[in-house]
Parts: sequence; structure tokens; C-alpha cells
Amino acid sequence: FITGIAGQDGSYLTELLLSKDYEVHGIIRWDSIFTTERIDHVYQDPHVNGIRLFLHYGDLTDSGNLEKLIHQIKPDEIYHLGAMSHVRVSFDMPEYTANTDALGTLRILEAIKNSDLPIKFYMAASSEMFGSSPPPQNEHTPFHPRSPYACAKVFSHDITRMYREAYNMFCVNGILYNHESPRRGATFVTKKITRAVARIKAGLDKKIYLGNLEAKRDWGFTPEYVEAMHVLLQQEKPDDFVVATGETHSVREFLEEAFQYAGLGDWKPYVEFDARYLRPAEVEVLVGDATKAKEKLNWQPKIKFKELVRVMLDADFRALGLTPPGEGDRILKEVFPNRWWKND
Ligand code: NAP
Ligand code: F7E
Repeated sequence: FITGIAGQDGSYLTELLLSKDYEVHGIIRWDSIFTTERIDHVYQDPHVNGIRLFLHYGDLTDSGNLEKLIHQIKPDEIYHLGAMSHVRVSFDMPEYTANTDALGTLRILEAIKNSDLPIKFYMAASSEMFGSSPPPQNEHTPFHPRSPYACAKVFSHDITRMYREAYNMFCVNGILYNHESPRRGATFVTKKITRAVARIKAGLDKKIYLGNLEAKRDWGFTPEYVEAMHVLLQQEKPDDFVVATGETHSVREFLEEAFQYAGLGDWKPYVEFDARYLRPAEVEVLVGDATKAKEKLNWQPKIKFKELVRVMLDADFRALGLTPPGEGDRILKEVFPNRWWKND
């Protein structure tokens, strides 16, 4: 059972679980337009017998709905990925963010506890919880959250651990650093840049407007991160893990790399500053120390910064009907000969 199934991570996780013969259920929110673009390629018509993917309307702010779904589905595993996941937006909507991202987790934990079923629970915690704690950060680094989003995730992290200790439930936190892909939401900085670069190349746009270029992030590749989520729930004992590449790069470096790869040269003529993309409090630098995941889960990322930029740009070129430079596609073929997800 996946909350946030139509999000970036939810879509890849669905493909991974279907490739492992799971029956997958997921919550989608009702909207007046379709918002399931990321999972359309795995959609299965509910009128057909023998399907393995089921979508249910629901919302993390609706306890009764969550209780009912968990009671009906009786899942073996819950991957709780649903959230208002945009840090900048969380400053505009702090109460909604806390309701969804903090209380939403509590609602699910209560529903699991009341069900008396042996459900394993994965909580999508975040490197944002570390905030201004000096890098590199690991499972023992104190949290110093710098946004309503990060504060809500700290609550969710702690309440997940608390339910594990108090009620002996199988609950884990995956403390994931930024992970990106061609399916990343278009308002996050990596996708905003690669999409804009492709549009500039195609002659559709002339400029991109950005905020703080000096912030540094530990950017990984989403398919590898959802594999970590799955492995985390297959442990004998529930435990929390940092999942990261151990490399950090600034937004400025991402720009340099993307414009160079696209053959546009220097990024400076194309980029303008816009203060609306600044945050009231910024997280300056995040770098994860994923030694524990390497040692205990045998998890290690293969795609790092440069490869990631190439993979994302190739996809954005293709989306506009441009011939991609092709290095990203080549890397994916070489590194993942048995790829379980659709190449966008
Ligand atoms: P995403 O693309 O923004 O997806 C979030 C999903 O949550 C969407 O499907 C969204 O539904 C759903 N959602 C939002 N509010 C909801 C509500 N009130 N009720 C039910 N569903 C709701 O985020 P992501 O990148 O896949 O991230 C997945 C999770 O990992 C999130 O919890 C995020 O905070 C966390 N995380 C992400 C990263 C990262 O770098 N990506 C790193 C650490 C942690 P709609 O499709 O209807 O909008
Ligand atoms: O910002 C800077 C911005 O919005 C990255 C979420 O998945 O990862 C994500 O949160 C950096 C920040 O991601 C723009 O100030 C500059 O320093 O891509 P982002 P995020 O805030 O790191 C964590 C791990 C999560 O858990 C979250 O759910 O880029 N930046 N100019 C900009 N950011 C945006 N969005 N837009 C700009 O124009």
C-alpha cells in the first residue's frame, strides 16, 4: 500500500514492486483533472480480472478514509510517501503542511496499531530534517529543521520511531537525501533547470529565473532510492537509515553541468535572479554519510551528479522532440542492463 503513489517516488516504487510480483494499492487524491501521468504506463483497468495495481481515492487529512482502506486492503507493507513535499511552499502553507506531513503519518500509524495486523511501515523521512547541522550527516546527527516541511518530517520521524518502541511495530525511517529523475516535479530546482535548458535549446524559452545558487545538495537518482526503500522493509529488525550519495554540489554547479552538456556553453546569459525563490531560512549544505546503509543493506548508489544531469537532460530533450546528446541513455543501458522502470 503506497501513499503518494502518483508522485515521483511512488511511480518508480510501483514499477519496482510490480516487477517483484507484488499486488500494489495506492492512494490518489481526487482532482478535477487527471493527476496520474507518472503511473499511466502501469495503469490497469479495474474491470479486468487478475490485475495487480489498484488505485483508491483518499487523503492524508482524512483519518476515516485511511482506517477504512487499511482495514479493507490488509496490506503487508505500507510505504508512506504522500506529502506536501515542496520546502519553499511549506512556508506559504505551514498549517496544511503540518496537517498532511506530520499528522498524516500519525493517522496511518494509529490505523495500523488499531488494525492489529503485522503491517510493516516505511516512513519517507528527509535530509531536510538535519537543516543547519554541519555535514556530513548520519543517523546520529542532531536535527535542526529550517522549514515547516522539515519540522513536520521531524515529527513524523520521531513518531514512527516511538510507535516502533512503544508498540513493537515494524516501523522504519528512510532518511533520504535529494533524489531526482526525469519524473521529478517541475518546480524542484534540478528539473526546473533541465526542463528550461531543453526549452532554451528548442527555442521555446530565453531565460530561467532562480533563487539561491550557492546552496549545496547531495543529489542521487530516484530508482536507486526506491530500491533502498524496499530493502529497508525486508530487514529482520526495523531500523532507520540514511540514504545518500556522499557527494555534494551547488545549484550553480548543476547549471554549469547542464548548459555545457546541452551544448549551450556559459549559463550566465540565460539565468536571472528572482527573490521569490529564496526561502525565509535556507539549508546551506547537505551531504549524507550512508555508511550504515552500505554495510547493513549492501546499498550503494551507482549514479552520481554528472550522470544524473545527463540522464535528466536526455529525457527533457526527448520530451520536446529533440534528439538527446545520448550520454545519459548510454549510461543507463550500461549501468542497469536489467532495468525494471520505463525510460522516460
Ligand atoms: P512528490 O512527487 O511531491 O509526491 C508526493 C505525493 O504525495 C503526490 O503523489 C501527492 O499527490 C501526494 N500527496 C500530497 N498531499 C497529499 C494528501 N494530503 N493526501 C494524499 N496524498 C498527498 O514527492 P516525491 O519526490 O515523490 O517524495 C516522496 C516522499 O519522500 C515525500 O514524502 C517527500 O517529502 C519525501 N522525500 C523526498 C525526497 C526527494 O528528494 N524526492 C527526499 C526525502 C524525502 P498528488 O499526486 O495528488 O499531488
Ligand atoms: O531546492 C535552491 C533552493 O526545491 C534545492 C524535496 O524533495 O529535497 C527536496 O527539497 C535548492 C534549495 O529541493 C531555486 O533554495 C535555487 O537550496 O529542489 P529544491 P529541496 O528544498 O532540497 C528534500 C530532501 C526533500 O525532502 C523535499 O521534499 O535549490 N534553489 N533556485 C531553488 N529551488 C527551487 N525549488 N526553485 C528555484 O528556483
